[in-house]
Amino acid sequence: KDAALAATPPSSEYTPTIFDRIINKEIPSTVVYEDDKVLAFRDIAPQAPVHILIIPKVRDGLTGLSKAEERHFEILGRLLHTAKLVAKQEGLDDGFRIVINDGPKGCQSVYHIHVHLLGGRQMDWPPG
Ligand code: DGP
Repeated sequence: KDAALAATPPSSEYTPTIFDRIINKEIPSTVVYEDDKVLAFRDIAPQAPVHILIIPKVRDGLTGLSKAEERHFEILGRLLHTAKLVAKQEGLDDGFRIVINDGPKGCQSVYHIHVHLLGGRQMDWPPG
């Protein structure tokens, strides 16, 4: 993803993001998995045939992974476990890629922690 798409971090951990509106169903998204804690939906700008974002419904200060504390251990595990469930649901049996962008140098653009699940094509290494 182009580095120019990275966003400046918000001034406050309470600054809303577009993902709040997706969670509240104020703007449409293609939801592929949902429970009381997490939401998984298709990325609006897919970088692979399968490109899904997995997010916590309550951000609780987790604007990004760099803000993680002990109280987040449960939700962090849940995000990764959901990624695995959705990968299976999407038929990604030969492999997939998990990405968490953090901060401007990590090319993060939305400051509500999210796990990217990418699959359906051969991934390259190193990533861009
Ligand atoms: P990141 O760069 O890691 O912060 O990823 C944010 C992703 O969010 C990016 O891949 C595009 C996606 N995205 C941004 N706005 C929307 C939206 O309104 N709907 C959906 N489905 N995805 C969005």
